[in-house]
Amino acid sequence: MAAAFAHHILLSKPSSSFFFTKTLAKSNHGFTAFVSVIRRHKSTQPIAASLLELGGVQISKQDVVKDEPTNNVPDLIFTKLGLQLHRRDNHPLGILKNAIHEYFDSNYNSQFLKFDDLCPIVTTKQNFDDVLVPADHVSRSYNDTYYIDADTVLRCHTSAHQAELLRKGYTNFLVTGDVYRRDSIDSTHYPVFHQMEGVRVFSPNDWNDSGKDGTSYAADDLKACLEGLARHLFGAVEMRWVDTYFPFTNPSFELEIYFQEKWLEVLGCGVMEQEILKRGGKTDNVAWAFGLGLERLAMVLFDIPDIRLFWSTDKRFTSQFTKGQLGIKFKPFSKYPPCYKDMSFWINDSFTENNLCEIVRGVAGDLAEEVVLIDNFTNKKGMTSHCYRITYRSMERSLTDEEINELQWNVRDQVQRQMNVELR
Ligand code: FA5
Ligand code: MG
Repeated sequence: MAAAFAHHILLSKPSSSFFFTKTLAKSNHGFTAFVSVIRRHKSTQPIAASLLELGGVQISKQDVVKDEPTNNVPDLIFTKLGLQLHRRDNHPLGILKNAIHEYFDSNYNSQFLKFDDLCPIVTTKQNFDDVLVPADHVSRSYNDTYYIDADTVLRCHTSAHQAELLRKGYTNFLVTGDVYRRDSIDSTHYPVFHQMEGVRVFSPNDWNDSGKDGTSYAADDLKACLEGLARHLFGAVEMRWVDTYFPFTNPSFELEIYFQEKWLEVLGCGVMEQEILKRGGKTDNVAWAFGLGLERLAMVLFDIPDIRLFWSTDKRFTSQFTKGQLGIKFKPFSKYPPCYKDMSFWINDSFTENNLCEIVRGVAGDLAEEVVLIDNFTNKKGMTSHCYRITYRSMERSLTDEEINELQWNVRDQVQRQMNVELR
């Protein structure tokens, strides 16, 4: 299940409609700064091989992956930190980011300031409190978010930077970055993906002569802006607006695009909650904000069928994209056969699908293509059985039976040991 912030009002989809579910998260009210995790680089300090530079901050693996109950960051996630695919001009995500920047530059006279190197390690205050995410919101749970410690997370959305930039006085800005979520496994979900946040603040002068109130003025401007962006990127494409709910905007909307015979949610947006502006020192203003899923847009734009491909270093993928070229359609190199493995077990009270997916990813990495629940029943004794089908497939080569069997044995073993479930 996706750790989405949204709750659909008109249209509900299982993947993003659990804002009001009864699973209440353990709330984290840590307001301490993240000094324990991040050390400013001192040039006298020797640089270890696993030392990363993130947004001007030096971070080592031990700062992020810790063997402590308040930490749930696996090694695999650490390997993605600092890769910053969105800053590569020849990568589909970089090409897309640049194209969106161009759209804003030419339509808004270069007023939008651009940030794409802000550190993805943020406090729970930045990630949640600053954007009014309630204490019991599911996105705060260890099941949905990667925690470094009780007060520090890998940002799960670029909205984590909204409040801080407003407080600094910025009124038109775009923030692009890698974001992290414990999530399901399929072709459009990945535990690390990229978002672009946009914020635009209006003053009464902007809407006074329009005959509209500030909120409707901002909502209309927002939709016009994003529809213009979609036309700039795609030309003609089938799209629709869906009313939704976010803690930080009201009204709130999601934009969906028709892709591979389904409606694909590509962004969330809305008129910023007044409280966020007020705390940023802006009492008479109204603002809009959006958060785009860059992979989702790039999948539509470049015809990329699977989200894992963005991480491929295979030349047959990387060589197909060129700086500044939006019109390119990805030509799949030969499609390798999938291999399906089913596993059934009796679940317990602490079982979650995200935990299962994390184990599968930990063992199989990007060879895991999809994990789906294919059977679910409760027996007379009240025990519930789940059967999951795991699809293994490499994007780059054929897998041997031996290799897949070993992966599956490993998954079974880890699932049994870490999740304490009874395999059937
Ligand atoms: C948010 O993250 C909000 N912060 C967006 C927002 C910003 C709303 C500002 C209002 C104002 P949501 O959880 O729906 O919302 O994610 C936004 C987009 O990220 C989705 O529309 C989708 O395109 C993308 N996305 C979400 N989860 C994944 C995932 N696991 N893999 C790839 N893309 C994802
Ligand atoms: Mg959503």
